[in-house]
Amino acid sequence: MSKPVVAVLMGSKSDLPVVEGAFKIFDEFGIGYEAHALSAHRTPTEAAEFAAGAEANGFKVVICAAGMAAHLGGVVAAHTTLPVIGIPIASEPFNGLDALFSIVQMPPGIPVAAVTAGKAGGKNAALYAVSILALSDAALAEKLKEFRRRQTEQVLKADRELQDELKNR
Ligand code: RP5
Repeated sequence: MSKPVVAVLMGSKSDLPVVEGAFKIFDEFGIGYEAHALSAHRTPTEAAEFAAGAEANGFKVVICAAGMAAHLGGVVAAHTTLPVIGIPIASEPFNGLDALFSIVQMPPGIPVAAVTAGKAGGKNAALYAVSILALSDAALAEKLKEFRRRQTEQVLKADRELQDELKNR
């Protein structure tokens, strides 16, 4: 795998099923990443140290998945000027709304981008990271455009199938 340029942090190993969606995208695009389970509350020193050293360690984007009072993205963003993308993880009893608010309600001056909760969040966080990286990588930008073209074609194919199915009812 190429040199890790994206750091993927999760508040707990239990967040992995959602985060796996990001790994799939990075593998597809040939982007190197490094993943760690680090918590803003349960390993605050390690999370802050990782964030403070992220830029010097060659990372260009940090993704932070967390549930409940999801402060990981905010704490990481407080310690680095790299772009930080938060994935809200759904958990009981508020189904991810708690995590979403924790991620988007950052005070002015320290932004964290938020993607949707649920499995799409892992995928979209990675695609957002790809678009950031593509700003300075023409080959990657072309791959991203090709990904969109294929996605469009798949949806149009599904529509043709739907029309056939509806006709035969
Ligand atoms: C958050 O608390 C984690 O990101 C996880 O989504 C949630 C529950 O953690 P575990 O109890 O599964 O370790 O910090």
